[in-house]
Amino acid sequence: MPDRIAPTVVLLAAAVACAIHGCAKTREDEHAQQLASRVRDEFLHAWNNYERYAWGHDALRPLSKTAHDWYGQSLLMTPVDALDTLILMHLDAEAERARSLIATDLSFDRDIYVKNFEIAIRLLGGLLSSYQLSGDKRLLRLAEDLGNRLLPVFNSPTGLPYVYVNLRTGQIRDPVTNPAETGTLLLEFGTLSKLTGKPVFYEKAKRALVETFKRRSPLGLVGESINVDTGAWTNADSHISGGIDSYYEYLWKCWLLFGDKDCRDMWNASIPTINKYLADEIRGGLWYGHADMQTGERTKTEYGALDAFFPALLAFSGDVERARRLQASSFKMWNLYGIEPETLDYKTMRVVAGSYHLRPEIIESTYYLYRYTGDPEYRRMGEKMFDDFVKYCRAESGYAALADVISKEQVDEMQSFVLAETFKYFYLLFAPPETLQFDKVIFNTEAHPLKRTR
Ligand code: DMJ
Repeated sequence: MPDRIAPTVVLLAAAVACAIHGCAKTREDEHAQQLASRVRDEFLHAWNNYERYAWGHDALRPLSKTAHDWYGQSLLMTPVDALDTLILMHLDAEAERARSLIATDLSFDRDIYVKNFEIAIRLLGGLLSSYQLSGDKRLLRLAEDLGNRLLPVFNSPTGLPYVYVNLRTGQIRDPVTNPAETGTLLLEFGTLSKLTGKPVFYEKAKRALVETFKRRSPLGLVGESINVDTGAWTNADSHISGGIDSYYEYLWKCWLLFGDKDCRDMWNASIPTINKYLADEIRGGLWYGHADMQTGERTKTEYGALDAFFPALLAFSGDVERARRLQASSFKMWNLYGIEPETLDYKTMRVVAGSYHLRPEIIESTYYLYRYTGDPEYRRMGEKMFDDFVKYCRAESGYAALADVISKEQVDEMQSFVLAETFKYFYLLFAPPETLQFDKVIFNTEAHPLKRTR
């Protein structure tokens, strides 16, 4: 009776396969949970040493065990940047200490010139995200005070922001800036508008983004530096690296966060040009290099730690195929020396700038690709990078940047983004999906999740 046995056999085989698949899935999940817990322990190692040696200051210097303040006075850069990671990791006592330090000690009424871009992405973004996660209105009040103090940066003839603003006097300085600094403001200022009901923040940051886009070349590329007084480009090199990177990121993200169609249109007009002039095929691999914004000619075959955010953005905007290929190149760059360099010449595979600042971008892309494909390869990639990260960058009192990825010599630097971004993306890659509802938030460029208000 072969035709009666067949369905039984098929069913049995399916049951066995399901059981095996189920077990495999559980094993993978268990392993991922162990990794998430390791990441949390290592994050705590960094945070506890900040508490011990640099409490109340901007950052920990992990080798000398001393504190560092960016502007001579503390703006609590590390606690504000790290707070939402503490909350997401359920480090409740630590989060409570950080939140109460911020609420009682943080004051923006200071006679110091601060860099608008860094303050907006780290402090404004951090305060808004932690407010949304905790409901603590003191954080929103601080964010609004900060937003008001930053507003004078937009008082240029073009509406493009100056680089520095004095938090007390509102004086501004330094007109030569770049697209990342003019275009990476709308998620933070826009969210502030939504939460306070005051449109001025959205309007000013949106204008700065649009004014940057309007100055693209006839080919559709933007340059590396621009004068906000004249609106003229002062450096025509075009790329997706530091100085331009998050301008593109925010074109796409402000469409998703606010449903702003102008942003979607500017992104749709930009991405084909980026893929046409900056994407580069070398030895069967996909990279993104530099080109002259006016002629489109290749100027450098360089890619680095900062460029490695791009697979995340490609996947996020629907181009998973390219994202996978570029992520493979980023991982190749990482594996050359077991830690990625700041800049690599992808044509010769020689290191151009050998430092490693504990940057998050490559992990961010690994996390996005895992979320979009569910392919366990990305968790394995993340595990390899985490092992290397711990092996070479863990110091007795925190995590230390590397002067050189070849010698692995450590330097006395642990920027706040290590706690805001690098550990957060490692953690989210391995933690169960319910830790954070990926499709309900948009991460600002400093990995602060902002709730979608579309
Ligand atoms: C962070 O401050 C942000 O991610 C920014 O967009 C780029 N540089 C650092 C991390 O590398």
